[in-house]
Amino acid sequence: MASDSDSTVNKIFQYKLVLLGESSVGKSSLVLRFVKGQFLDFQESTIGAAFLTQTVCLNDTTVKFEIWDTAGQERYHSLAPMYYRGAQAAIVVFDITNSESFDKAKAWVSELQRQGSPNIVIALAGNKCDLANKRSVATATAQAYADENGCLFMETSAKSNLNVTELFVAIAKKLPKTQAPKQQVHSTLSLQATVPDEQEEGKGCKC
Ligand SMILES: Nc1nc2c(ncn2[C@@H]2O[C@H](COP(=O)(O)OP(=O)(O)O)[C@@H](O)[C@H]2O)c(=O)[nH]1
Ligand SMILES: [Mg+2]
Repeated sequence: MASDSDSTVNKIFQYKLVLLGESSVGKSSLVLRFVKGQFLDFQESTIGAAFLTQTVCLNDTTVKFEIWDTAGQERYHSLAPMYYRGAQAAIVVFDITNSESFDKAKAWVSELQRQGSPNIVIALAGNKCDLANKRSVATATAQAYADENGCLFMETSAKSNLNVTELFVAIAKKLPKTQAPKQQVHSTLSLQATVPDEQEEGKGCKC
C-alpha cells in the first residue's frame, strides 16, 4: 500500500503568488516566460491584473502557484492589497537599468512587510539583466537590500530566459510545507487542473 514516504506519492501544495513592481519592469514577461516559455518584445501592458497558474516539482512535492500579475501603474496602486492579501509569496520586480524602479521595489517590499501575510516569502527580481551595459542598479546594492530585509534575490532576464524558473523554484523551496496537501496523487498520473476559461494554465510541470 502506498504511504506518505512512498516515492510514487506526490504531495501537492498550492500557493498564491503576486507580482508587484513599477510598470514596464517586466512582470508580465517573467510570468509569460515561466508559464508558457515565451517572450514578446512588445508585451501589452496589463490592465488591472492577470491570473495564471504553473506548477513546479521539487523532490517529493509539487508546488502549484496561483499567480496574480498586477498592473504597475500608480493609478492601480489602491487595488494592490486585493491581490497581495492572503498571498504566501510575492515577486517584487525592478529593472536593473532603472534606479527609480528599484526605489519603487523597495517601497513595495516595505508595504508587504507592513500589510502582507505575516510569513510572506518575498523575492526581489532585478530583471532585464541582458541589458547589463545600461545597468544603473549594482548587483551588490540590491543583494545587500534583500539580505537586510530577508528577501530572496536574483537577477533575471525574461528575454534571454535567465533565472526565471530558478526564481520560482527558489520560492517554492522556501515556502513552508505545513498546509494540508491539496491532494495526493500517484506520480504516474498527469497533473491536470481544471481552470475556468479566462485563466491561463501553464503547459506541463516545470520539472
Ligand atoms: N531587454 C529586456 N526587455 C524586457 C525584459 N522583460 C521585459 N522586457 C520588455 O519590457 C517591456 C515591458 O514588459 P512587461 O512585461 O509588459 O512589463 P510589466 O509592465 O512590468 O508587466 C516590454 O517591451 C518587454 O518586451 C527583459 O528581461 N529584457
Ligand atoms: Mg504587465
